[in-house]
Amino acid sequence: MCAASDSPSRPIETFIFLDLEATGLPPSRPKIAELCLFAVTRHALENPQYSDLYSKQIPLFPRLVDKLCVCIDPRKPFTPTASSITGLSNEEFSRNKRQSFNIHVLHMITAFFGRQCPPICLVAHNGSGYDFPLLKAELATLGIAGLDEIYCADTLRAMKALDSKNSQPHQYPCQQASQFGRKKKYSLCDLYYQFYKVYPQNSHSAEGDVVTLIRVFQQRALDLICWMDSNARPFNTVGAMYKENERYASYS
Ligand code: DCM
Ligand code: MG
Ligand code: MG
Repeated sequence: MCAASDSPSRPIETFIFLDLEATGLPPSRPKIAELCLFAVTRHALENPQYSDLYSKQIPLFPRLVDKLCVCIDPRKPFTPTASSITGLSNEEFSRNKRQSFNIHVLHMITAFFGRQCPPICLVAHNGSGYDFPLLKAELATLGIAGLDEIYCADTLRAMKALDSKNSQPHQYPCQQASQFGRKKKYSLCDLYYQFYKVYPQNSHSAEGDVVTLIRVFQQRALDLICWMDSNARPFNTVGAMYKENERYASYS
């Protein structure tokens, strides 16, 4: 696999799994309502523990994990769908007097990163399409252009790339769909189901989705780590989802 020219020059040491809940989807110019980061080392992902040492089928969730979860008053109305799937509402944020995406959130994020061994890679499912550009847009509202020396990688892209590299979609114990010519589904929920045969808990809460993402990642950790070493890109190259004072903006 060829390394992208701006991928990390040495192996990633820390994977920070990220999920954001927000007021809606583009083009509604969403605002973040919940941010969750779980930092897991390469070592922990490459050397999982198992409850059943003999079958080695289901890796235990990593024990040494730094966690940061923050609720953030979006100061923008949730779309009905976003409110319904997340269980979040503007009224509850007001009643609980939560703060907006302010300088304290930035300090929490940078202090969290400061405790991790570099190179650091942010990992999110559909991160390139949603979480990374949205975080970039919110940071820009604080006058922050980027996060130095932080890489990012999208598990949605990675899983698709790994499957197309193997030409045959990965065969999962419970997934027979490909054998019948049906298209494999790559949503976080569907991937979790394919691996674990049950649907994940706490979907559409930032922390619940990060836990689900890590469990999915653990099932193909060695391949995903290798792909990310070659294909992670600097967070600073991500375009913002929108610019605060522009009506329309594009992002990559
Ligand atoms: N979202 C939405 N409608 C959907 C799916 C997601 O408005 N059908 C928005 C609200 C969620 C955010 O995207 O807070 C992040 O999605 P997820 O919970 O999948 O991480
Ligand atoms: Mg998400
Ligand atoms: Mg989520």
